[in-house]
Amino acid sequence: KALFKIPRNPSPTLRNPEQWCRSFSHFIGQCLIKDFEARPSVTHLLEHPFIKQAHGKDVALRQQLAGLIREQQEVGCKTKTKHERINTRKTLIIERCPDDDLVNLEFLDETIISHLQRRYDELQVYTYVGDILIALNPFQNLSIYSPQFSKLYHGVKRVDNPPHIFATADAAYQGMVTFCKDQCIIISGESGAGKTESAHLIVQHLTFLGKANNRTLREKILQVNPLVEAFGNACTAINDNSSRFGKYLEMKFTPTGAVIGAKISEYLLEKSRVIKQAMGEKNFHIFYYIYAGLYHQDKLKTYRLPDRTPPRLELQFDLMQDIVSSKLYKEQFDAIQECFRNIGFTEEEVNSVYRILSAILNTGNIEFAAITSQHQTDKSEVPNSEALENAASLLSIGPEELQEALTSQCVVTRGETIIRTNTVDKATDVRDAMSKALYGRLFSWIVNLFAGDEHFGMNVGILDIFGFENFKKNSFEQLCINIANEQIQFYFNQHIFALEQMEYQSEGVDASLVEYEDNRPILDMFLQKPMGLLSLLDEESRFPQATDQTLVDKFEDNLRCKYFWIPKRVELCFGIQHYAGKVMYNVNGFLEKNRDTLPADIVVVLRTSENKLLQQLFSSPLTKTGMLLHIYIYIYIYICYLEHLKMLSRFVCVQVDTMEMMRHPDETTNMRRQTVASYFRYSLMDLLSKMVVGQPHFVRCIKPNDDRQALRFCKERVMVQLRYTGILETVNIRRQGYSHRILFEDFVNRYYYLAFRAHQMPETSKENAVAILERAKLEDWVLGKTKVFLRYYHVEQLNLLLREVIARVVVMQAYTKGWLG
Ligand code: AD9
Ligand code: MG
Repeated sequence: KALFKIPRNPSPTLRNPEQWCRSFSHFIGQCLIKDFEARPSVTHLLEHPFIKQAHGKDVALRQQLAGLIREQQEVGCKTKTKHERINTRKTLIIERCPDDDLVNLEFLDETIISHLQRRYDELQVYTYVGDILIALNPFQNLSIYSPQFSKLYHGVKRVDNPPHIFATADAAYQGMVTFCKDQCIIISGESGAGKTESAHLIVQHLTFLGKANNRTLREKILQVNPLVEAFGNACTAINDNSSRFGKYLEMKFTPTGAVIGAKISEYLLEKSRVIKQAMGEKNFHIFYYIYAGLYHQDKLKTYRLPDRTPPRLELQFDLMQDIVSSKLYKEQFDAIQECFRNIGFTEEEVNSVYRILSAILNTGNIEFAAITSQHQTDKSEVPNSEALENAASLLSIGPEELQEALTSQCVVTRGETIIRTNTVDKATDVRDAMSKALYGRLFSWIVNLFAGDEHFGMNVGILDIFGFENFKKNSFEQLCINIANEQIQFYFNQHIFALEQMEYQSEGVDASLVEYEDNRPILDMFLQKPMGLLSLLDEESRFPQATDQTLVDKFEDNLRCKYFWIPKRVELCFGIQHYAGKVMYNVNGFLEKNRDTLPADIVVVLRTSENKLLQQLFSSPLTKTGMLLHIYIYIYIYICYLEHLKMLSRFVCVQVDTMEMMRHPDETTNMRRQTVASYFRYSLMDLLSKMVVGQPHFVRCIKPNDDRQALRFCKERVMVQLRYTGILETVNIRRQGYSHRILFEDFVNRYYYLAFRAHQMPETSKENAVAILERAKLEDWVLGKTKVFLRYYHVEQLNLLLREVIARVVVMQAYTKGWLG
């Protein structure tokens, strides 16, 4: 009251709203007088012309007020007691709880590790390093994710509760609502560390915070993940539910923070798994689910699936009896059907999805035999037509046309069309390419159904990619996965170390520099043009005569750095020193996997299908108008990228040329072929461009042991992960550094209510920034030439104070109107 000089009822200020112009108080006054009196719904309030007109900095405050009004409405407009207010005030002077934050410990590796171990033994799996959350995988179900816990982590200070994944979700949500800025939660860690589980929990909590009261919407959002993961996850040697694709899920919110939907972008599905899995690994979950489900529904015949283990299917269904008798798979099938229904897939669509999946299984059984006659040697045929007919029937195409597309190809040379026959090997490759394309496009179609309205509202993005992998035998897929992880690590380093330290120097702030392991040279080795590993791979992929050996030779001749080596005694291998450790890659099949060719004849025959979904999956973007549209879209995207380029260039070591962006993988065109490597660069760029617009929050998942055992903390394994993820250095920089750097102007605009009267509109000067800092009783901040340098916990304190002040204004105004008491 003193701060805002609010007189007792009736308020002259409120009676004369004109005086309130250009200020937040104006808005409050208007709301209180005209709308709040009538206790309208929040939506009604937001339709108010004054609120609609509000722009610039008022928008941020508008969000806060809307949130507050909602809270007020929820608690039946009860105000805090005097005692509660005093308590809140007291706790605003934050006392860091030493136990929860590694920053408060003596900086000794040994102390940190024993501290984490003690916490883990007590089932405290979360720990902070300043504003970064460390999540140790508990490998058992904990009872800390119930709705009661969701309530606990809602708009409160972090120190009020033990560290939790919900607190990170809440910080992102509050950041979005308060500053009208998109947020981005980056979850990283090696395979099996708990990224996907963490992503689920974040979505669960954001759905709670965004008050998805509408049951359909809530279920839709919560069921997006299980559905997409049924298609994109599989059992590997490391993790029974390993993500085989990268996922960036954007939760969309209205400006007032109500959730309105979700959108997923998928990156680099490991399609080759459809064809072949390493020893002890499995195909994508969905194949097992539908087989078990259809078996129990007695529908195997409808989908032309054999009810006994046929020899070819054995490859894909290694333990057929297990699948059929497994209750789990059947339950998962029921759950997936439920997801399809709730998300709004039509019956026809679901049927088409099952038909395509069954067709892929049958395609795996098509075999080829060589035809050798006097005149023709390089020819193949399908000796047993059952699988071919099954596949063709499920895809609604003619079996003869399918056989022809598999065993021959049309080639146009000098204006003449020639039919070339395929050898058995070639036909097998074409068959597998078809299965991969079918699965890849089906997956993209399912994922893209969640695309929301791009331009509406704000969002919190959640990144959950495949974790760093190091198997006994690593191939092209592991290379892509590990490069993506290198890029995410680089992004983390840039944010936490490089940008911060650059700003200290340019602003003349004296803060000790922290040394960290910069992985840029490794990324350059992969992504540089024209001599990076991926460019060399692309170049070699263009030579039809190239072999695995010529590829290794090319790498050896051109890659001269300490991160790359060719082992002496192992053939067709190369080693890379990644940020997370040494990995040996076997180049077997690298070239073919990178080319990922889908012959035009297959596309042509699939386009003749009577199945609408299939037609859609293979519909041509390459008609003249389609092509033009594509070019326009890509040019537009490119221009948008240019705008971000300055910002992006700090995080991206990838250069993408327009030609690369204009091509879609798998597309058969007359242009220079798109390879997986070039599409990979484009995907990384696309992902980074989404991430850099948001305020980042980091979750570092750590795997306490390799045996997936609960309560087993392997010190060495944890130490390795803390080292390579830079956590130890992060402890240091968070203790010494200033993670938030805000321009004086922005700072004063954002927080002037803490030290000035609402209508004062103080000058956005350094002096006023200092006045606010002093008024807020913050300590240990520093001033640069143009910015205020704050420690990671200062911003939380300031935001809470701001909330307090605004809440007080609302409550006092409400008092003046006589509603509250
Ligand atoms: V990969 O890179 O996709 O191969 P992730 O995603 O890092 O990997 P995931 O989230 O799938 O790992 O976790 C692996 C397993 O750890 C899960 O299947 C759970 O059994 C277990 N896990 C992880 N986090 C939790 C948790 N918070 N509570 C209980 C957990 N179990
Ligand atoms: Mg995962």
